[in-house]
Amino acid sequence: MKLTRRQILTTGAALALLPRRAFAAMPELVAAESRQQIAPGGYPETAIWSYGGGTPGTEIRVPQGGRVSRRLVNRLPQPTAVHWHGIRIDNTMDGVPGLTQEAVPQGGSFDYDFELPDAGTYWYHSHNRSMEQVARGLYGPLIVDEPKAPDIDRDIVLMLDDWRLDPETAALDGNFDNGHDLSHAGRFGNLLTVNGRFDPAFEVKNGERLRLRLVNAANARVLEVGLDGLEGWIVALDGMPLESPLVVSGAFPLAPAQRADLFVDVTAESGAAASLLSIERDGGYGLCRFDVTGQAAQARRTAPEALPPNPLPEIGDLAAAPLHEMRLQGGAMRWLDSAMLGDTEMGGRELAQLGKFWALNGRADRPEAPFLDAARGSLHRIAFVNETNFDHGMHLHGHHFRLIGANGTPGPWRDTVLVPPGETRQIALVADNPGKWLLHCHMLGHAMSGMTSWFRVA
Ligand SMILES: [Cu+2]
Repeated sequence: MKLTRRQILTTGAALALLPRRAFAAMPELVAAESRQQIAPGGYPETAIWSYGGGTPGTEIRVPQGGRVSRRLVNRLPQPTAVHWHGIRIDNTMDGVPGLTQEAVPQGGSFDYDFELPDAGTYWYHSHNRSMEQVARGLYGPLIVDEPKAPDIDRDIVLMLDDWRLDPETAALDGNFDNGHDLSHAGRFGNLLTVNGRFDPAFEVKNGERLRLRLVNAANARVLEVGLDGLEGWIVALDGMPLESPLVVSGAFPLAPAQRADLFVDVTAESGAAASLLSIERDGGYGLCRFDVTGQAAQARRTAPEALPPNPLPEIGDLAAAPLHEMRLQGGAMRWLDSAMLGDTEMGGRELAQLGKFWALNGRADRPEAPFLDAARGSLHRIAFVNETNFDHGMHLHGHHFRLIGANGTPGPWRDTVLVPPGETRQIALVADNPGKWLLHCHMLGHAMSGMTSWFRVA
């Protein structure tokens, strides 16, 4: 019997031969212009760009080992792409225009479909003109649940951002390419928000244990995070559980793109408010409030156990691993004398005229040849040597790495490491995920103005 096309499509036997995913409509993630009340009440709304109608974008939450399937639909006035930050992902899904895919044009779409090997707190954000697109609001939370839910009362995602708004109109400052920001610390704002709002409040009870999932979505600001009326532990960094929870005492740094999962107990009394604070030189500012009403049903818990480890590779013999130095160069007060841009050696002044103020090992922007060509499964040490006068948060795509402590032993797993001015940070990387991976500073203005490189795993 010869089937017509129509008969094939309506025949169950034929359908069974086709992958199911071809039929399940892929949920859309629409990137578009929208408006939101970012500034305090009384100010006008701010025109933003967002995923799914607001910033942060739609929360994507999946069980560990599950998949994310989203059709990015671009209704922005610019090409775009989505990077799934911190996911040890298939290279073709990493969302880096010019390296892993073409930017999605206006009106176009791209299907992202990938597996989530690790539980934890991740995020997604634009990786095209990210300096501008992330600042306009193009980011959202990506949460991967542990198979067994930890013993907590509430799970609260807190995406921290730093907006530069006009103090009269609350309009976003649209001067993204200005040389002063690019050559200094980056684009700092004048309004800190949590989940796209100024000083939001959450209702809690005295004695409750909260899981706070902090994500620093700011372009450039390193936050020093503190607690008031809350006591607890850091249980994970950049998504990955710590071997033993770390008591929070005083402030801890959270660089752009970094995450910290906290388990905190509400110690503020009923009727009072607890706070998450940003600690600055002249004091502490409230990022968000926890209004305490009533008492938890159960007595205060004992110290938490570590979260179950993710299936990360074993770090082998560190001493035998080749050491690669990456010197971070340039910026204000340490201006580049010269650097390679593509095949051309250029003077610092010429580079500055092209908006390039930074270099990695003497190269501005992503060079033709990778910084590191790694055999799949091989172990490497990378030393980030910060020769500049500014902080840089160095991020590797497709992999987590272990920070090597001052005593030479492997520390926490991270995907973004903060390297303070004049200091060196060494990491251990098992290059086990094949593909072409970006390696760049996550101060997004720095990345755009020279601090971008890449490595290859084959
Ligand atoms: Cu930087």
